[in-house]
Amino acid sequence: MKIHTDEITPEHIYRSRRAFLKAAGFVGAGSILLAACRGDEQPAAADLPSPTATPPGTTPSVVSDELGDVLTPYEDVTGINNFYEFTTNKTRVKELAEDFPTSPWTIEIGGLVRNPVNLSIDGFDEFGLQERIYRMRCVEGWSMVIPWNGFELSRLLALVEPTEQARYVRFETAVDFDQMPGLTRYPYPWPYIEGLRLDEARHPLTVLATGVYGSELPPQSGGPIRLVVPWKYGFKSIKSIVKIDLVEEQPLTFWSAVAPNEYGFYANVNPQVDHPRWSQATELRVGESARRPTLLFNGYEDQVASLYEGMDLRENF
Ligand SMILES: Nc1nc2c(c(=O)[nH]1)N[C@H]1C(S)=C(S)[C@@H](COP(=O)(O)O)O[C@H]1N2
Ligand SMILES: [Mo]
Repeated sequence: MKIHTDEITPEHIYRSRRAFLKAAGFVGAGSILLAACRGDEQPAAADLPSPTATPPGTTPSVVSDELGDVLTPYEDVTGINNFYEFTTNKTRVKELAEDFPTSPWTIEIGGLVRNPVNLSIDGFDEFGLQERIYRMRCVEGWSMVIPWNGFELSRLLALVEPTEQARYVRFETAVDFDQMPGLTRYPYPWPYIEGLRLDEARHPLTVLATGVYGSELPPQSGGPIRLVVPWKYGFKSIKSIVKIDLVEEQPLTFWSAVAPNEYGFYANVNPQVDHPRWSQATELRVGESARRPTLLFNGYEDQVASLYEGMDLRENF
């Protein structure tokens, strides 16, 4: 199930994507290092046609999410990416990640568990692959609707059996100096690390994705396996995972280490809690021309609000 990356992009789609990127400050930004997750540019409205629906050769079962929002085209989902290990340039991740080997692949799952395992990519199917249509809201203020294929992280956690001491899950991305030029180019605290509280990790909305649009997950999207936590800002959804550890203490995550005042551990999507340098009240959906309101917990409030009962969401941002 290989996807051809050299398909010709129809001119109008190419132009609309280009216009979006430009409007959102993704093209020709002065600062390379701080371009994306620390971008100074607040994305602005652009004059764009609406996105095309399902592209040929792919198999989502629906054309929109439960709110009626149309799926972001495959070309954009896999052509506009944040993956700093390769580059901070969103439209160049795809070409730089093209030769990143995603098979064979093993994830090591250990730490405070009764049954540590090394899982091969071929074993993931056993966890029951499902399709999940999720909104993805980047902390920078843009968003997509993406049809993932994957399985609930809770299935994997049940297999390894966390001990009573385990309170958090820590995730780690691959480090490959031959394939990832960003590792040497940007002075960041590699490897990319993310974390969830154990109850967040066990929540049925939390998935490990191994596919998108019914095809295998390409490297620029975090192939062969990445986390998807739809009610949190996109940076929590760590890509190309090689290690998962159950731990007792809240892990120091990549973006919290880089800028603790800007990126907290929880990173729940919240229109009322602004980023120190820009508002989070609205977002630009890729393919749309006007900004739309951002929803509390990215529209998953009914499912996840109870996880944070009694917590100050401003303090625990
Ligand atoms: N390892 C790793 N994971 C990562 C990132 C990254 O730079 N490295 N970027 C994050 C950010 S900021 C976002 S918005 C999403 C983007 O996912 P996408 O490119 O599939 O849309 O991946 C997240 N996961
Ligand atoms: Mo992001």
